[in-house]
Amino acid sequence: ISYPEKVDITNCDKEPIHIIGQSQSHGVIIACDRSKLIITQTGQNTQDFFGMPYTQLLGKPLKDLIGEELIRIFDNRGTEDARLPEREITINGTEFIMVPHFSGKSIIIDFEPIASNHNPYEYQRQLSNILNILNASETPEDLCNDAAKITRDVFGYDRVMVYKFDEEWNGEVIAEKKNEDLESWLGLHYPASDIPKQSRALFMKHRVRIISDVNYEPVPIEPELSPIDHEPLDLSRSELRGVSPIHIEYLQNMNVGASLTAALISNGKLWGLLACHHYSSKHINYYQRQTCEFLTQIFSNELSLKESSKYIAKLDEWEIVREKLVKQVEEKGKIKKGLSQMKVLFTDLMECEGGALLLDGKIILIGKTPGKKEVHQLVDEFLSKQPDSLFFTKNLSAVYPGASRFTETASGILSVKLGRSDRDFLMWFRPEVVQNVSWGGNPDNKASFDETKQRITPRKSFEKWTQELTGVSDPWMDYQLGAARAIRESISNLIQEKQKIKIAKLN
Ligand code: BLA
Repeated sequence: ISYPEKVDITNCDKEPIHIIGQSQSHGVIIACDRSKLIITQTGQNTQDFFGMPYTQLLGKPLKDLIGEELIRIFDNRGTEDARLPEREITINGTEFIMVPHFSGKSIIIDFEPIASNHNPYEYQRQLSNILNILNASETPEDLCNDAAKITRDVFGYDRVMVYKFDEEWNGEVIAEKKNEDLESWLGLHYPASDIPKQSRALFMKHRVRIISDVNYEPVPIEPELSPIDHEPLDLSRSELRGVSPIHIEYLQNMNVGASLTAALISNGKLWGLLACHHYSSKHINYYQRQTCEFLTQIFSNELSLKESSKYIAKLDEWEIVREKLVKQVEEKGKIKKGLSQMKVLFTDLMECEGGALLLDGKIILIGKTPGKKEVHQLVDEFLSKQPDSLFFTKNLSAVYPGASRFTETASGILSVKLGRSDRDFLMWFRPEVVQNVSWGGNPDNKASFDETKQRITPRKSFEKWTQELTGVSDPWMDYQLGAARAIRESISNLIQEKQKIKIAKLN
């Protein structure tokens, strides 16, 4: 028997992890309604922390648990965007940090025990240290390495990685600091399904997530559905949200005992993750997690800044080339000549090995390119049918199989339509760059269906697996697309003017 239809990796995207109905076991979740502050749901583990069974708490006023004074932090709960402040509290002889937030019609309060001797000045010192180090990093590469180093120094995880997403949400470990006895994962790639869509989305809502003990016993929340709206409790922003069993198994297969994961955001988009592993259980407290969030914010700001200054420098460069090209065309009064036969060539506009200009049915090739016949075919069979005036890919043969004959000249192509015609094109080519991509485990085996568990299980082996990637060029960058758009605009304007003059002469 085979069950191919069940091994559907897109299933991973559908697991509703924000309403998992469980907490981790290093603290207690209490939920109450927003109007009267009556306890509506709690974790089953209240006995362990408060010395009281959960059945005794359900239906009681929250005030009975936290007291007259602390209940005042909820006074502003009517205003929609009010932020509820965290507080320290002693219950049944144990000190807790109490972290409340709104969740739908409920207020969720996470209670986490906290050591009584933690030192606020220590956190202050760490913050300014982090700021100084990350502000001084010069390049994006330095920034990633410095962030990994300081995270490891401050929090002491066995392995700290900066994990960067690509345009398809696969990821790569681009910086790593680790214990010497661990093998390095630097440069390893992981498929997008390892961190499914809904998990990535949660990192935009709640930026720092710890799993204190991978082998924890999940704590059910009682009752499962809220008596307020008969919906499961939305734990998206809870510090204590329980973990998907698939991800737990994944970490167990990696022999990881605890993790810290934090969102790295650049220009409003999830750019990557700070991923930390420990090989036994490990807890860092709420204040330390706030420090970690601060660290990732500084990182994210510095990164956005550095990426945009790189972009601006490139913009200046190609703007000069574009101006020269336009001047040549205007001086000669001929587009073909001005772009392809004078001092500055249109191929100088960006890093490429060759280019083609198609105008009025004629073709001019510069540098390393496919033959004239192939370029004509490429336009007729593929480029002229593209809806947008700009087209680019680093893997042409994947979308236009005819291109597999000329991957050594044109694995990558960036092209623009000139004027209004579907026949006139300017294009730049890039050759194949054969790459060996190393994966953390063979991505073809990334998951399988487990009959006993009746669900998908992650791969067992994370052994390095190397794949030769062919037919792919270096990727096109945003600023190169910008350069192509700008020259298209200038040349299209010149074409239109010429046409106007022609028509005027005819009349
Ligand atoms: C979550 N998977 C994650 C997270 C990471 C990874 C970082 C977020 C963890 C968190 O929120 O605490 C993956 N961890 C990695 C990778 C590295 C690492 C790539 O250290 C590389 C070094 N996982 C699978 C498959 C599925 C899957 C096949 O491999 C689905 C069928 C699911 N991963 C999955 C789910 C979550 C997850 C559901 C969310 C867990 C949760 O928040 O409950």
